[in-house]
Amino acid sequence: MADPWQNAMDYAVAVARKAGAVIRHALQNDMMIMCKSSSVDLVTKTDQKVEELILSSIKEKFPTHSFIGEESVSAGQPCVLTESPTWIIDPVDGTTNFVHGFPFVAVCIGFAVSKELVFGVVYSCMEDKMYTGRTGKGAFCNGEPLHVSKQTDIRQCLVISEFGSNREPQVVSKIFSTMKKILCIPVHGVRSIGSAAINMCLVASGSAEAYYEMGIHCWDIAAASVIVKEAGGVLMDAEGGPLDLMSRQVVAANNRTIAERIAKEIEAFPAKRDDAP
Ligand code: LIP
Repeated sequence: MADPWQNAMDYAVAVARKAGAVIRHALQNDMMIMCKSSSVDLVTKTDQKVEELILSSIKEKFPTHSFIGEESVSAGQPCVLTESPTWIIDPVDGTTNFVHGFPFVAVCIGFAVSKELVFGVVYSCMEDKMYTGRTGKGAFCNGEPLHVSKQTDIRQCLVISEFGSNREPQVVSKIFSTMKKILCIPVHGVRSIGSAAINMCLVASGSAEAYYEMGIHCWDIAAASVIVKEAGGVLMDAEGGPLDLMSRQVVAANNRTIAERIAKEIEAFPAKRDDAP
């Protein structure tokens, strides 16, 4: 059967590559850093410029489609997934890494139709790794097929998580308490890369068995969730239910056994849904 969205996916790959070049160039120059929800929730002129570049390129080709973009939502645009073909964009995933020159920064472009994700493109632009996933057609990195790890023993696993940008002491306590419980299972190790999307691509690549995080946003995980699934992995929420993109939580793992074992240890904390009015 003909693939109606292949053209859109090819276009997303080209746009992500162009956006990545802008980010690499910006790293060589002075950057203007601003704060969003707190002094550690950073945004730069590059985030805004790259989102504008991605949005204008896609709108020119697909003018009737809908968009959810990290910086547009910050500027007051709605964050609602409708039946309409919708592009979900994080122009710079790993903004704090970008600010510090810590070399893990990704351009994320996810695409959903009738609320179902159809493809995801994650361009890790400092590493020049183009990750792609198309529902039903596999996941790739620079054209090479991706497969999750086959590990089923949690004690042999490498787990990734993040500390996020919420510094309320009760929230930080829950993050540390969860991490301690997971570390002491014991697992082989816990890592933090600083980009939700790259973390998920590492699970898709078989370099880590699981990634979990509370407090993330739909644009951090939409594109990469297709890549994890297509590489043979599973996605769920912290209660073990199906992934809800707007719920601010994700568990991505190589298989259900590992995902459920991780979810069992998570101490969730309340976070306003992305689609809350
Ligand atoms: C980041 C995520 C990361 C999370 C950070 C932030 P951004 O996304 O990739 O996993 O811990 O708090 O949300 O803001 O760089 O696009």
